[in-house]
Amino acid sequence: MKTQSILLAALASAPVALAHTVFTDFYVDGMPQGDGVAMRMSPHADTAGSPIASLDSDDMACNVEGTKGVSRVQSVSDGALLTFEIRSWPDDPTKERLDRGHKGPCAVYLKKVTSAINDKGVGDGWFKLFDHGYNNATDRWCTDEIIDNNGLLSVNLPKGLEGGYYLARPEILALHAANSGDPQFYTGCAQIFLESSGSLVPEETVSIPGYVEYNQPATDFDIYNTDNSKYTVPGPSVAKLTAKSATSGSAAQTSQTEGKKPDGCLVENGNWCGLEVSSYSDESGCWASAEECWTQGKVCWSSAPPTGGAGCELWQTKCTGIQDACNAKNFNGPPNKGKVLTPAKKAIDVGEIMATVGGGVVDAPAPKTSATSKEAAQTSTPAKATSAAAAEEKEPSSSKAATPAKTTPAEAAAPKPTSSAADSYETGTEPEKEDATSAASSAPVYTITVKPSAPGAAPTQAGGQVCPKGWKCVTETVVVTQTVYVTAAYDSYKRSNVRHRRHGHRQ
Ligand SMILES: *[C@@H]1O[C@H](CO)[C@@H](O)[C@H](O)[C@H]1NC(C)=O
Ligand SMILES: [Cu+2]
Repeated sequence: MKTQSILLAALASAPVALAHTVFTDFYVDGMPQGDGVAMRMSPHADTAGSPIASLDSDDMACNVEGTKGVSRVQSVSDGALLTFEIRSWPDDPTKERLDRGHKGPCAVYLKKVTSAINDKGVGDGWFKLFDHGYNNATDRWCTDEIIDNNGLLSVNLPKGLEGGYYLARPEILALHAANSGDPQFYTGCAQIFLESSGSLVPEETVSIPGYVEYNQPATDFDIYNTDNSKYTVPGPSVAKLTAKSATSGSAAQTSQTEGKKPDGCLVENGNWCGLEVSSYSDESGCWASAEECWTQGKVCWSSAPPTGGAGCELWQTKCTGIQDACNAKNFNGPPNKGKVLTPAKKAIDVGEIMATVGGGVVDAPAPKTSATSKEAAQTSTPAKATSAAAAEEKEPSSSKAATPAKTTPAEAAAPKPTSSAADSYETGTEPEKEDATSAASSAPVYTITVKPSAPGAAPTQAGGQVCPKGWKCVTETVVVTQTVYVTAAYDSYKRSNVRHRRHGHRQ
């Protein structure tokens, strides 16, 4: 018997090997919010991990296409612990989070916004919550801390911050090529609603882009030939917070009205939700509901972020279940009506919580009697220091050379030199390690098998399946493997005066 299959257009959602790293998701008090949920990241799976192409780009705010919000906003409580996760392979957290050759500082910024979904993120209003560069006592950069903490960057929100919508923006700056004009920023934005009755606001804010530039000490630092303890992190100081004056600004946002998880969300994938299909009590209704299910599934795949389609696969099991019931002539359904299929989330131990180096977060204004301000002042120093543990984990230098740089699919906009001879380096002092890594990634193109009769048609005969309207059906089950070959790793085009260069990590 032939099986009819529907080949979903899966290219857009098929996971591929990625370069560098990308902020894919976040945790609130250790609770995972879900891959891509309420997270602005580049939607392009093949380049999602690329550093921001220019420091002057709007992409500096919330990454590529980050001026456009996603549909979800996650609630966080006053003083919550926010944890941002990076992945080199956005759909696979078991793989390396960031190649060890990336050395540099990190930071977390916030921007108070009227709408976490509609705010473009670009422009003024950003303030720094945390930063960390290099720790001379341990000879480790912030990137080392994140890499050794399973790709997790955790900071506490200062207590007493004014409630409402925020964009929360983690940032990593990799300096391995900064001395040749190529500082590599990685960023993304979490859309959050802070439930707080606090009144603290930053004294000053900065514009992103604009807060860092090329040819500044923080962005052209030579990590190889300079005393790294001399490094100063980019951007403003960690913001001083002050109680908002009663007369200034707009009314406080006290309850979340946008971006909540839709009622009846049975399966989540990124910001997509699968909703229960129509109930039915006859055959045509059964098949109509199966089609309804697959139609939602198509949207799931087409909207899947680079983190992949695990939820879409889960959703497919529901659709298959309906179909199986139709085939078994069980025309009362849907089966397991209203059952939430998304696995229950469990809080994790996020490991190291970053402490602000060189100062507290909150500078509570003098004489304030409000409990909130006092409390904020007392709890202003986030988390624990980490240098002792870090020192013990420090790698022997002999182990450093073993890690090859990971794959970087050449970007369409960046023509690839045809031979390594075409590359030249602006700094010839150190031979750059050849990124000879070739990589391939296999990803199945998803195949759905359906055996529908057309809605309203006569009972299905064995072998007599009909392709539903609007679907492309093939006559056999086909599993296509997409293979992406990456022959060499190149950075994306950065600046007019910097040619494409090999993504070298001096080791
Ligand atoms: C940094 O560490 C090195 C080696 O331990 C030491 O010689 C140097 O004095 C330190 N620099 C600073 C500024 O503490
Ligand atoms: Cu990189």
